[in-house]
Amino acid sequence: MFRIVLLFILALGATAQAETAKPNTQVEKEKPFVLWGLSFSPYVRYVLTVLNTLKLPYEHKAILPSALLKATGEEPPKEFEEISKKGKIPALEDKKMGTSMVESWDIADNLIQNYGQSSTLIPKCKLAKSRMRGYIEYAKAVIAPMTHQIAVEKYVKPNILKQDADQQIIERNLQIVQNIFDVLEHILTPRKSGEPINYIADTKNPSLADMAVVSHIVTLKTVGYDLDKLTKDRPNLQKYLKRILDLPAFQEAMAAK
Ligand SMILES: N[C@@H](CCC(=O)N[C@@H](CS)C(=O)NCC(=O)O)C(=O)O
Repeated sequence: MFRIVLLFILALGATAQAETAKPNTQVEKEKPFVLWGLSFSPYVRYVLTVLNTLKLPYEHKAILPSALLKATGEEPPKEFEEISKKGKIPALEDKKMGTSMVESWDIADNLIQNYGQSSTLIPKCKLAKSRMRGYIEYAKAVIAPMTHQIAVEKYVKPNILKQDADQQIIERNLQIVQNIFDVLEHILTPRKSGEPINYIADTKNPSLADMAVVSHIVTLKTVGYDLDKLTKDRPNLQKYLKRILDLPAFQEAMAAK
């Protein structure tokens, strides 16, 4: 099943639309970025944590994806559909570079390449950088599909689409989430030397991997679950989640519309 999920995600990744362009220095310098998408979406949340960490000035246009807008009888703004051809969120305009992109993973990567080379979001140490890539892939292919499906059943269907939730899907995915939590608890358990693992890729600094993993896990909280109860008996994971959620960049993302 994970192979199907992975293929699906890779196919989605291929739809990223970035045009290469030279920086436009004439563009309004105040807020060169426009981020489309409600922060309720974990994919939007992930991009928000990166924009906030890099302290990039952006305008946030909180909007549902086109499919959900249409399902509730609203017409998506043309300006949005020009940026996000399939009407998915997030979509990011970079007015300075004259580019627009979809796909949260690509957007985050591109922001770092262009504006975050000196940030700790990408570890300097090669080993930590490789670990970061692995954990981002884990967030993308394993965690996100599970938590996303739970959010669709638990929140989107009853509250936006006015449909019944499928309890079986919720229960099945919650079980897989328990396995994911066990894996994370294992990863976060201090090494024999006693060295604490404060962050999952570079143990001393938060990286893109932490932003990605926690952006998707916290979805469970946004749809009404008590994260402390769900992560019961996993002390290292519980401390880790609190540490990441307390980062100012994350708090700002959680407070966004
Ligand atoms: N792979 C995409 C997934 C984004 C995604 O699925 N966004 C959802 C909202 S959480 C969406 O736009 N759904 C509407 C649709 O699929 O038409 C990314 O990383 O940005």
